[in-house]
Amino acid sequence: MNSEVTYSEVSPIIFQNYNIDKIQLISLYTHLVRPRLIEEKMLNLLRQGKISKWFSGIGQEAISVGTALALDHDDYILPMHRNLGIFTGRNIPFHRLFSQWQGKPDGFSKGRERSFHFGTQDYKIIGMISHLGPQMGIADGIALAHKLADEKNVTVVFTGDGGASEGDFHESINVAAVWDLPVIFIVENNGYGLSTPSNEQFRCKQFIDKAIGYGIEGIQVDGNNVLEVYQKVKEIRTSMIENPRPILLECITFRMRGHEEASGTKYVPTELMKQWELKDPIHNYETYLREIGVLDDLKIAEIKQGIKLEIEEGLRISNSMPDVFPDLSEELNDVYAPVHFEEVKSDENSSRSIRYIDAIREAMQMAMEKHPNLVLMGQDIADYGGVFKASEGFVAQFGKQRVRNTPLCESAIVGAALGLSIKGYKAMVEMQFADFVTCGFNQIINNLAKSHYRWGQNADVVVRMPTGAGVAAGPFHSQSNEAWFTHTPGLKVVYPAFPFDAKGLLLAAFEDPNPVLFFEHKALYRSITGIVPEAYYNMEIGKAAKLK
Ligand SMILES: Cc1ncc(C[n+]2csc(CCOP(=O)(O)OP(=O)(O)O)c2C)c(N)n1
Repeated sequence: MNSEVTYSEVSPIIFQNYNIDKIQLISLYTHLVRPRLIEEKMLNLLRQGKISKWFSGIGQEAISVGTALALDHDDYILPMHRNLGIFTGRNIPFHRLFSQWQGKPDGFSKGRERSFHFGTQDYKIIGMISHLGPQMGIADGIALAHKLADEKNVTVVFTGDGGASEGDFHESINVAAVWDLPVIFIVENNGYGLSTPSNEQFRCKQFIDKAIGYGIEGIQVDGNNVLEVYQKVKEIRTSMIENPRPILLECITFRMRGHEEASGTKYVPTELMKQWELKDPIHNYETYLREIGVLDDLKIAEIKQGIKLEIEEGLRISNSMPDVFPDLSEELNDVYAPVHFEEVKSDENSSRSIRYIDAIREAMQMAMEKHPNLVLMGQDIADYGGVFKASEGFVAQFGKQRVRNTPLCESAIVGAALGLSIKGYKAMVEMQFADFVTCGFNQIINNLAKSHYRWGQNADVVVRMPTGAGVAAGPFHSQSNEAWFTHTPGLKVVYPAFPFDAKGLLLAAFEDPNPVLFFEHKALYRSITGIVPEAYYNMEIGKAAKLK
């Protein structure tokens, strides 16, 4: 919503039935009320200091609820900080949510954070990190996995109108467009990003206009109308299953409370707030259901009472849980996914002298043969074979689905690699030059590195990094930036010096379920040769070799 609109443009909600049956109409109502009543309770806990922060979704519930109920249970959803209705819509037991926010052990992140920053494979919800854009690239990867496996699913990812200013928004929608990925990009256009109104955030009139630029469909709905959101998401889903492609769904709504509870709404004109109060999604829907004879006082009271009891019971269970006291060894153990290394010894009989680049190429080729779920991604890596020709000929052997040229966007692709991993794939991203990793830095440092520690999800990703100076390539094609990553828990950094090590360690990197930054000095590619066995072998990562 552009804040230059006049207040009278805050249009009333117009409900249509869309042949939705009575049971579903009531279910939508019940699911709308659930997050609202939880929020009201949480505000009490916030005042008591039992939860640390609260980002309110009051007034925006229809978007989460309509979406959650329109999807299949195994479609992934990547929500943001105002999407409680996604979590309750997927029927997560209340006590687990309350425990998550209170840092209790039966939450989702072992008390390591008390927020929505968690994921759960059980409920197919992949929570955000604080940074507002990276979830969109992850959605691309999940959708790519669905597409590769020919699974009939869509992936839904949320962003706010503020978050849509992040480069990830552009990169991820562009990738989804080019690869025809079945992702619904939902923009919750609620008028403000923290205190910044829309006219200081973006210049276009509406977000569906941006869809045109990406060559995809953009659809706008009244985000306060639960029936419209539900119906539209259902229709989009059906159509995307038949014809996989991304769609941008813009939901017009308004943020009724402060950015988070402490910050208030002083900067919002009172008149505008009043207009939107009249558009409350729950009150209006309740009135509609009364008018068409689906709800009455008795039924409404019964529904609310049922939810209140569920909340009390959830709180009772959560409060009875002990607090989490960090155990150092458990904290350290959870930084990396466990590795079950099975050594494959090198067969000296098959050795011959090859160059460093050949060893890299051979390792990738063998890994692709060994792991049918491994997908290679990078700029110009397909038919062209990569700028260093490390993947030359791979398209002929493995096909373009598994050897993928990417648009020029490091962040979305590293995010997509994590998305693939979430679906049980392995991914390799080739940075064209290690220098360009700066454009994917956030995804590596905050997503790949931390997701296992945060909620037990490993990132089975190898990022290959042609690196180093000595080739007169100046400040943007010759940096040795491995130290940026050695300081980040959760990553493994490998930097082989010899062709033998390059092959054995790269093969081990593909077996390792953790994110591995694999540095290859460019000056070595074609300048050194070494004895390398032709057969498969691996070398344990992190174990030093004793050289004579
Ligand atoms: C990369 C990054 N920059 C800044 C912030 C601080 N921040 C958190 S939420 C927010 C505003 C988000 O606005 P919008 O995307 O419109 O979502 P809304 O809060 O309105 O739902 C800001 C600036 C952040 N979390 N991440």
